[in-house]
Amino acid sequence: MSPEADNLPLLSLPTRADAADPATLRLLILYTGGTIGMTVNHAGELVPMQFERIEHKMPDLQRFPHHLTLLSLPEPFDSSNVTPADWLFLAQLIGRHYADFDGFVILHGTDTMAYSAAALSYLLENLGKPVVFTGAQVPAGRSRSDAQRNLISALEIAAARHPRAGTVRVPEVCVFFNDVLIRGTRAKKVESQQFAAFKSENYPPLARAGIGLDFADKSIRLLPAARLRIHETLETGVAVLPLFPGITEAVVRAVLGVPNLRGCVVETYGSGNAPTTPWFIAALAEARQRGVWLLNVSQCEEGRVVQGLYETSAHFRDLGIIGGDDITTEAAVTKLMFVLGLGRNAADTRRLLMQDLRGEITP
Ligand code: ASN
Repeated sequence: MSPEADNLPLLSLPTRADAADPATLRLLILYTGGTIGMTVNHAGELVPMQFERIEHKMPDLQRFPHHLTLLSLPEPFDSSNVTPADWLFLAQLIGRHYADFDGFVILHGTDTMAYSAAALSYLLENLGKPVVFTGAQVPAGRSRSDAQRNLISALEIAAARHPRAGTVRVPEVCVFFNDVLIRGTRAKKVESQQFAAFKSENYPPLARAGIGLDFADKSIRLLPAARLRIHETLETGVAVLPLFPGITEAVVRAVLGVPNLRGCVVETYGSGNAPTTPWFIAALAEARQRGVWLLNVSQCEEGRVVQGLYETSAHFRDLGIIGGDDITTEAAVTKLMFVLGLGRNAADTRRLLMQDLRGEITP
């Protein structure tokens, strides 16, 4: 645990929590930045700010029936600046406070929220408590902001328990936005101007918020109870190679030839198809020979990669390139970082890359 993770101040927020009621829960809100906490700078641009007195911007928090604690990162960021180091730090923070809180809500910018949620899904193994990412398209405190609505429902989801058993309802890393709860490894930002910013790709939403919260219990992962394991390494030598008609050999070789490249997501067409031009096949084969792990992920938002369905994907199969099934690029990039960061041998690495680790693929 880094000393920084230990030293960040916790701010208790005023709520209607009844300390004498044993059903009262403790939730931790982790503020990282994003539009939800932004203000306008002298140049008229939106920039993140410190989020003290959050309850003044979102007064409904004061009516929330559970204990709320706020932990703000010292330097909140626009999520376009997020790095794997931030994901490791967030995972550490969850680990540091895991025993003291019943659920976690991470306030995060929407631009890369899907990447961060996928990364945290991998880093937090055997998660038994909710970790709900949310944010806003309009800063909190402005008229028509979606901040308060997103946050209150995200908190309710983090506090949700099965009616009879009283057990945690959503023990997953997920994204809640505009009334839809999405598994962290299935989220994709699809909209920058409307409130419905996220889509659940190739998997049904885990819940919808209307007058009440409607949980799709069958779609929520329930794992046998086990001790939380926080992973501490991510391999950053990864790249994405999006194909397009007309892509040149120089571009393909520039990406696959990046020094110290360990893994690359090749974004293909349709059900995992790509050119069969000899130079393209040779470039892939040479990358494989250099030990670069290649993951075939489709540019389609729905459907799956089936290597060998067409002649135009058989070369991927023959070169030992891993078919990404129905994974998103966001989940694939972070999965490469996670699995390669484990430092396992080639057989284990292949097995882990093919396996469904956190609900990111439908095998
Ligand atoms: N640029 C912002 C961010 O991702 C966008 C947002 O949060 N709506 O931090």
